[in-house]
Amino acid sequence: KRAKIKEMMKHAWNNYKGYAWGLNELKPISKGGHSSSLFGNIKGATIVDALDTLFIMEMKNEFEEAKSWVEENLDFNVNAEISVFEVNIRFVGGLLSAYYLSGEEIFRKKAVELGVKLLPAFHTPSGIPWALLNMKSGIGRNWPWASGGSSILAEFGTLHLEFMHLSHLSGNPIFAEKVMNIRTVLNKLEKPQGLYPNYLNPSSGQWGQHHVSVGGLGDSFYEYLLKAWLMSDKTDLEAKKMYFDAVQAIETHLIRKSSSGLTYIAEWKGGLLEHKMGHLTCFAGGMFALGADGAPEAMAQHYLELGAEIARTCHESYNRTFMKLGPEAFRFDGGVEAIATRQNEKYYILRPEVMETYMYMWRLTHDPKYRKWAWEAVEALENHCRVNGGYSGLRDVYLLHESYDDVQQSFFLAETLKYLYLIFSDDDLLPLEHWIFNSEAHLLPILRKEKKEVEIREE
Ligand code: DMJ
Repeated sequence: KRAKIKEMMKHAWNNYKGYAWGLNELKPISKGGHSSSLFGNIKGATIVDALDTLFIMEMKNEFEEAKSWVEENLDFNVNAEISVFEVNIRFVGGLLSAYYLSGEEIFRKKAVELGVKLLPAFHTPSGIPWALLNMKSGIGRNWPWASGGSSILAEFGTLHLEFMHLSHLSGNPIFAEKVMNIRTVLNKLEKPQGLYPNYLNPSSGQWGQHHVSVGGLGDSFYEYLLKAWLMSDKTDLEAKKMYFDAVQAIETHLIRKSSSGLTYIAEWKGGLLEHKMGHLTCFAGGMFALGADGAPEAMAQHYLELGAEIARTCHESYNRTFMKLGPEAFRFDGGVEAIATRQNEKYYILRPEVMETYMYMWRLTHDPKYRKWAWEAVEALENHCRVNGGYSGLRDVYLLHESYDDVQQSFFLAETLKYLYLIFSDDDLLPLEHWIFNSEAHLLPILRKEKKEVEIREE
């Protein structure tokens, strides 16, 4: 099964190489390059996102050709606007991970160079960064659709892990200072019912609309609180407290059970619940399980079970479709459970979150059902997403025939295939005691307490 996942990676990679080499993503049906505005003019998203997966799968020649491309072509001096969040999780995260796995200096150098280019995004009155940044002029702004000019919680809250490593590797504290200031701002603010709204205005330093989500716009903020604590070798107690306080408020206000007993995480809009769960929200099963160990003893089992329940609900969202792949969002109202009811929520874009949760649940419980569910997804991907030219997303997972979206997302190689590979590997490949996965499944080592003490003494 593990060999099969590697073969899938080869198929995705070879087609990208054949039809879209050096461009951001592959169009597997029309067999050409796909460019997303998220990366501005920066090129090679699939190459940088895939580096660590290639390394882990021991695809040595492919890793070397990717490395050469980075050396010769990866260029951040572009006159274009990028998404700070996307560039951070995919490019900074991908380069850091490649560096830590391979020890090749070029990746460290490029990661720090890119980190420096992102710093002007923090030039706001509060220090909460802009969502978008012009890489040449250093001028930032926010998404025009975001509540009253707000920055997005999941975007500015998903820089912490990478920026801590940038300071560690460059010896320059500026990166750590920038993300620690985000904490300071958040900790000064009153939280409605203990919840973190998705919107925060960087000029006033005040919340925008009181919408709360563990899916899109909120998700990886919570993930990074937990992982900040774990990555600090459990010394960052502020992050630990923020995480467990937030999870407690989420359980009280957002987590519900359907009439047939499926646990789900709803969205909260100014106190009213929308009984909808996004595919993105499915990562939370793995997060709850990963955090269980740090919870007060009486709660550890509870968090592991909560993780298992979310995994089961997300598996149901897959199982209740024709393609056996989950929709972008599914609902628990109007007589349905774990089913998408709106046409614009029925698509599947090769997302990883459900495989991510299966990976953590497998590692933490060794219940064989997680391998079984992961294999069901592999078969579904092969039957419905695999095409001659790579892997494509689907427009509607409830249809009898595939309607392709013609995009092979870079996170399919960075995350979906990596998590699947790990599910069918032994636990000593990337043990959770040593590695933290960033939000794009890139690997960052835990910064050891003893090591830090030695470094301080040496200074
Ligand atoms: C990825 O870029 C990351 O996992 C991000 O946190 C959420 N969206 C995609 C995958 O769905």
